[in-house]
Order: sequence, then structure tokens, then C-alpha cells
Amino acid sequence: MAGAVSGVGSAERGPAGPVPIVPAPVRAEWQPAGPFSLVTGVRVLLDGPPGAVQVAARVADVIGAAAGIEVPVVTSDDGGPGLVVLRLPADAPGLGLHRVGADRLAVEQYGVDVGPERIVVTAGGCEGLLHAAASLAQLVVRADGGVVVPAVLIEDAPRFGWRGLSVDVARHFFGPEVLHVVIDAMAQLKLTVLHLHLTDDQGWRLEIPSRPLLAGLSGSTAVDGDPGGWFTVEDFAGLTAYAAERGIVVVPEIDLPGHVNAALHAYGELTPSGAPEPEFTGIDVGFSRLHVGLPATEPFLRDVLADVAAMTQGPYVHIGGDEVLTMDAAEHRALVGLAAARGVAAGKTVVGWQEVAGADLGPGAIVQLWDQREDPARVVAAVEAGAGLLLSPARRVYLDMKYDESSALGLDWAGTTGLRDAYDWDPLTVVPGVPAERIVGIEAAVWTETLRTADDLFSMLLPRLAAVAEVAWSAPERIGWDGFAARVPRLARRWSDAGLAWHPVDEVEWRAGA
Ligand code: TNX
Repeated sequence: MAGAVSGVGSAERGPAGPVPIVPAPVRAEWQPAGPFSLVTGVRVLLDGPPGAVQVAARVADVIGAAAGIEVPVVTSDDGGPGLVVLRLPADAPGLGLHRVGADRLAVEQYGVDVGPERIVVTAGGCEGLLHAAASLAQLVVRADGGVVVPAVLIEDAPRFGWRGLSVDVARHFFGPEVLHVVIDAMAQLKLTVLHLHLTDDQGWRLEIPSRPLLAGLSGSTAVDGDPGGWFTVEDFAGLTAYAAERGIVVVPEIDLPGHVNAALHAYGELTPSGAPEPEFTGIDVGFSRLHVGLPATEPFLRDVLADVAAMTQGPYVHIGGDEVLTMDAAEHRALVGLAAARGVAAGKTVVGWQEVAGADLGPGAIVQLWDQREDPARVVAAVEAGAGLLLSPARRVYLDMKYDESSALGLDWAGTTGLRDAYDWDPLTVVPGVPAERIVGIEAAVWTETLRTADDLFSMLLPRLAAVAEVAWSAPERIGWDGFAARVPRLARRWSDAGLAWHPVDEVEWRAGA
């Protein structure tokens, strides 16, 4: 692609080859015109409701950062060249922490028309403008001594609304600084949901005002005795705002009624003996649990979920529910039901891992499939009873799985997950019997038992997160492995430029697109 693009500055025709955007747009074609030059004087004009002005500023920042220039937002069209016009319907809702279902796909839709004089962006809503900015940023190239966007025409809209990433900050803690970088990488791939796995046996990562010892005591532990950490209420609000400005909803997960050793360490009243459990820094799962018969249990669930719901600006709360290997189904159902009821009482939509299927989760609840070793019958039944289905099949999208046998980092209980494994799968056949319209989307997950540093984290996420993003965004009839493998190297160069670690899997010829 480098060769194709180098002629852009002077040639009348545009570059050859596929337009290198990941995830692949519905339609993208090079135009037979000169490129748009990103030089001083480029400016953004909003032609839309005043509520969108912050989004216009963000679009200007994204384009400016990709080009290495300052891009201001202006309020009138002087007719001169160098203008990026953002067109929104007058009644477009502002950027917000909306639900991410199929009814939002229209506001995510966008079009881009790049010519030598101006760039015209049209979008169904503010989210669409952000996606347009992400696409434009991926097309910025150095050519003939300048920085340009080649002339191109794009029309685009996502396939699924929930395009997520779950990050386990409980086994090892990753704080706001690292998560800001994760959010930036997600925005580049047009993802919409950051799910934070905030609690587990090894640590509790969110301040809970009604139970201060949760973070106060169990915030500082982590796997192998590594340093811990936790989010204060303000940290969490700040992170939510940072994500929201980039069109991403933060979904907090409090994992119950298993994976709770950190809670049992902080509050002995939750254990049958009344004595706190010792801290746990190993990586076994399934051994810890709440007890429905203890007097402290229901108030704990009620207060913790109420606090979390109050702290959560987005519409979703995730209550975990997975891997409680020492509890019978009736007690599990009762405890999950108690937790879900608190989320519902606070006006939230409840999300849970597949084990919660069968419990009373409230209207519009979402069941997250992860373990394909289990019979999906209960998940199918929950969907038939009204739940939405979120797909996280471990072998495809658990980005803590090793790339191959030689990977130093990661686990392999679901197999190894190469880039092509993360790419080449059909969301519609993961759970046979579920109609396509009940699938809310796809979520990758990165568990951090073996991941200590930001480089560890990013080298597992990248490039596989790009593959998952394309499966979630792009219509299957328009994409395929060869096209993805040809487009992804350009993106990898951006990751390198941003100082992000990524894993150069040998399934792709990385130099070809650089
Ligand atoms: C399964 S996925 C888990 C996690 C582990 C992960 C490791 C899920 C709901 N539970 O507790 O961290 O595997 O890959």
C-alpha cells in the first residue's frame, strides 16, 4: 500500500488497493481526485444542533492528532478550502451514555466524502461523527512531503450495537492512565462498550461508600502479591466521562455470588465462621461464595449494588454470576436474583455471564455467553424468554488465550487463539437456535492472571482486538481474512507510533502495508 499511496500528491487518480480501514466499511472507494491536505488552516465546521459542539471538538482533535496539527472548530463557512464540514440532522440527540442496541445503529451510521477542497461528513448522530473521525484518522498518510487524506468516498454503519471489550482489573490492577489508552484504542476500532471486571477473589477495585473495607482492605492485593490499586468514586466518574466523550459506555461488573474472596477477606460477617478469609493471590477459580442463609448477605448485596448503580451513569450493571462451583442451582438463582433486583430497582439493565440464565434478571437483561463447553440450552431458553445475547466465545475472543504454544503470556484452557481464529467465525452460529436479532453484539475479554504490565496487556489485545472489532462491525458478505490481513498492517503502524505494544503474529505480512 505504501507504493500506491506515494503517488497521491500529484496523481489525478487515487491510490490503488482496498481502502485501509479496520473495521471494514460497508462501502469505501478511492476517488479520481487529488487528496485533502492536512496543513495549518484546516478547520472543522459543525452543521448541526449546538449540542453536538463537543463532538465537533473531539473530531477536530482526532484529525489534528493524526496529522500533527492543531485543528480548530469554526462557526461559519467562508467558502475557502481546508474545511471539514460535519452534518447532523437538526434533531440528532447529543452524545450520551445510551443503550447500545439495534435501535442505535442509525445514529452510528456515517458517510465521508473527501475531495481536494473539503471533507464532508454526514452522520445519523454524534456517534457517527466519531466513527467518521476514526476512519479519517486511519487514512492520514505522508505523501510528497505533506500530510494528506486521499480522496475517498465512504458509507458505513455497524452490524451490531454492542461492540465491547471486557478488561479484568481485579487479578492485576490497571488504573485510569492505562485504561485511557485502552479507550483510545477502542475508539479507533469503533467499539462501544468498556466492561470492567472490578472484583474477584484476588482484589476489589472500586470504592463502595457503604462498605469501605472492600477497597480499603482488598484493594491492595493482586495475583502473586503484585501491587494492587482501586478506583475511587471520582476516578470511576472520570473514567466514565473520558469514555463517554469517545462514544464508549462503561459497564461495571461486580462478580457475585462467586469470585468473592476479596469481599470475604474484607468482611468476615459474609463467611459461615464469621472470620474473614485470608487474602488470595493464586489463580484458581470457583472456590469462593456468598451464603444465602447468613444475615449479612442480603444487606451486602443490596448496599453494594445500590452504590454501584448510583455511581454508574450508563444504563448497564453487570452482576457476574460465573463459576460458582460449590453452590447448588437454587441458592445461585436466589443470590443472582437478589443482586439483579437491586440493579433493576436503580433503573439499570442487568448483564450477567451465561450461568445467570434461569434467574430472574429483569426486563431486557443480557446474558453473556463465554463457555462453549457447556450445553447452551439454558441460554437459549433465557433468550426465548426475552433476554438479549452477548457473544464472548472464549476460543475466539478471550484475548488472554495464548496466540500459540510459544506464547509466554496467557492461558490456554480454551485453546490457543491466533489472529485468524479471532477473525474467522460466524456470530450467528455460536448458539444455534437463537435468532440473529436477539444478538446484541460481541465482546472481547482480556483476563489478567498472567498480565502484569501495560505492555503485557496491549500485546495480548493487539492485533486481535481489531479482528473482533471487524467481526462485530462489518457485514460478513463484504469481508474476509485476506482483506483484513491486507488492511491491518497500516493500523499496526499507528499502534507503534502511539507506543503501544502489539504482537506481530506471523499470519500477516506486516511490512506489506506499512
Ligand atoms: C474464565 S469467563 C473466567 C475467568 C477467568 C478466565 C480466564 C468467566 C466468566 N470466568 O474467571 O479469568 O476464564 O481465561
